[in-house]
Amino acid sequence: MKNTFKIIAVCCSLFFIAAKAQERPNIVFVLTDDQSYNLLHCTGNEIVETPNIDKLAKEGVLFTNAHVSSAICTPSRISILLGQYERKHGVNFNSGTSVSDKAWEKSYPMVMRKAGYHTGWIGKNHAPVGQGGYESGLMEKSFDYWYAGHGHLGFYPKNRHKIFNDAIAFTQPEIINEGVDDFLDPNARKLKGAIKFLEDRPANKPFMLSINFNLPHSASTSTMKMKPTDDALYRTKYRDIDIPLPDNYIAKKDIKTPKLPADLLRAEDRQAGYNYSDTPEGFKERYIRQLEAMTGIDRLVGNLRKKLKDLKIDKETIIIFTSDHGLFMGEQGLGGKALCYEKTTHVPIIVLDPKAKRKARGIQSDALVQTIDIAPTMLAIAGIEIPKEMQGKDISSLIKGGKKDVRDFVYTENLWSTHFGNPKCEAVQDKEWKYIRYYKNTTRSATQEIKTAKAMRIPVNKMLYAVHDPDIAYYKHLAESSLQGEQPVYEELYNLKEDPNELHNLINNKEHSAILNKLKAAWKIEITKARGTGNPSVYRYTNDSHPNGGH
Ligand SMILES: [Ca+2]
Repeated sequence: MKNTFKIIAVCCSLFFIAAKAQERPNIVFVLTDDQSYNLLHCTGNEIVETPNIDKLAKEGVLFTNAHVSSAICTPSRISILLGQYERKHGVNFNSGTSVSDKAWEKSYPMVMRKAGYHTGWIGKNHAPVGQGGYESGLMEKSFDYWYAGHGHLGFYPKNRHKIFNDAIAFTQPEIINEGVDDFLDPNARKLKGAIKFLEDRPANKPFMLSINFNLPHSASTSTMKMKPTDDALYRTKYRDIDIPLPDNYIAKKDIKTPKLPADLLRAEDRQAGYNYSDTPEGFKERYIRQLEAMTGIDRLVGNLRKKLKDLKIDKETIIIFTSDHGLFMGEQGLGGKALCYEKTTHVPIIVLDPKAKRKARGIQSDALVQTIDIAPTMLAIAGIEIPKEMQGKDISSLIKGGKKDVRDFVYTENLWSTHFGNPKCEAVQDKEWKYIRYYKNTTRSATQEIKTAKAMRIPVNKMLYAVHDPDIAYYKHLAESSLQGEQPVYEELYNLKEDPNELHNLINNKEHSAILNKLKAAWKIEITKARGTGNPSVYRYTNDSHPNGGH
């Protein structure tokens, strides 16, 4: 009798677990690469066709005032994974570090997997994780389904990463789409390259799928070749229309006064990959490719929603869409990323919750949110405890149509101050005002290094991209000195409501001294919070410790 009770009790609890598992929503998280806020039709771009992403916004919530925390791939993506500011996680291209196992344990994919989610990662990874970073194999082992390449993918990913060789398609969005189908649909074509622990996705578990593009990033759009085998979208679309130059576009030859002092932002040292923005012709060609890439990404979003519907799981699947940061395309004569201007830090976040009430549909929220909020929000939605290490905010109430703000200030930073010319900078902003502070640029000069490498017949890329142990100390100095009293050498104050393009620096305007003082006080509080306490949980990851490691 006692045993019968036991069996009934076990059966009941198993049933309860199964029922509970089905109550938890699936989550698909789509991340694009170097996509500025205005590259979607629903965010005001009148040329680009993104009907499926627009539909996500129309049926869900579009956050119009969302910002990243660091405007460059690696730190931004790690911030998203860990829900932390860079100043806390301590990993960038120039940091000489990788994410430790201990820190990785608290990333959203690891926490969700541990809580019973079936997890997948498709596309690009630009986060060095574990001892040896990209060579550690830790990320590949961390997911139930892995179909991705470390670093850049190029527009034709088979050229870069063997894992994609079994795909039928050759172009990036379509190759990623095959992975999405393979992950979701047990009847889809099985991809030989994909690393998976189970042949098929278990139907009784919720899933968490991260889809990561390397588009419209210049590393991929620069490799588009308009091959006869490419879809017509990537050969002819947007080529017969007038492409206007961006507002405030200044060609290199027309720059009279640089936006920032020439010894602060050393434009001549910029990575050559952004030089297309120097001329209207270069801009136009790259912009057309970006628009094509966005429509390709949009088509995948449409296919994804159709697939979810066909599999009858659309009602249980939340979709989140955002970008790792934006990009200057010649506005104010600037090219590239990393700086704390809106063009680089402002991104769209779109969340579609199919179970949301009518009042939460088609909302545009101007709440101050950041991409570090996505990880804790996904955990909250899944009913999983948020690790104390996460600094982002749970914004699930805003997704349900709530109006209560989650923060008063957004904090953004650039610690990628290297021989490529960018200064260290930090910014705080509220819904109306933004204050940016810049520090003395004490880095080496890429121009000089290239010249020396050529003269001495040293491979230029080794000179430019190797990271050595002393760089760890230099990066550490960048991260800590602002908090230890280092003074800015240049400051800016913008009224974002009246001057969204940040053209008029009001820092010396006495009329705004009260607001400036308020923002300076906020800067101190926000940077202190962002830094947190204790040392970043990282491993040494330089070319001295790992001679072949990429950064
Ligand atoms: Ca990026």
